[in-house]
Amino acid sequence: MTLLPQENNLAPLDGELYWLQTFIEPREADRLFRVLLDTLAWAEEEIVIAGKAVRVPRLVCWYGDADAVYRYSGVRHEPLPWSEELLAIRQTIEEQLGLSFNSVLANLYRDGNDSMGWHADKEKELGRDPVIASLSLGEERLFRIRHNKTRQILDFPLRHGDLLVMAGALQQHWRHCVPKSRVPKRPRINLTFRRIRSAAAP
Ligand SMILES: O=C(O)CCC(=O)C(=O)O
Repeated sequence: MTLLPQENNLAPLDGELYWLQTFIEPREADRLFRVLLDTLAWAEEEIVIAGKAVRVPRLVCWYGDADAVYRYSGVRHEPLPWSEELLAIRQTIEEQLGLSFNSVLANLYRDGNDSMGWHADKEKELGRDPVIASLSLGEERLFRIRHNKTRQILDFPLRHGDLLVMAGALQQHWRHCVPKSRVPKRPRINLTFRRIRSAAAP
């Protein structure tokens, strides 16, 4: 039985969004959070907006197969080789959902001031209508989506161990963000598993 039946699609139109709460059980999620916090190559990153370098308000790192090169926000990202834990998480998600990924963008929100602005994941390397599986570990944070035309906004308070899957035409018609929080927040890790289509395999 699929974990993503159409009747569980939470997007009211123009795309698919599935929220699998407690996809990873709390003790395992605790362990993964600690290991990933301590061992991933967290780094500050600058992106180019209107020709200016701007520091993003969170730490990031990019892991994947050697050919999973990803260019976003004006920056070319060469993947680091898979760590043992990232590979194990990828395999769990792939097996349970029947999907396939070759890379993961890891984000570390250090506190409530760290955030992610409105955007859609629609770089050409992802192809049309990408499937993106997004795992949350650590502090609860709001994940917000907004329809490009109707401006409808939907909020999802993502918690420790939750998996969100975006699919279909969602990236074409909706943007998403993780807003700053006025309430103090402890760290949160988010892993977005993606499939990069390399030049060799279009
Ligand atoms: O942190 C999240 O839940 C969202 C991350 C995100 O939007 C992205 O990596 O593109």
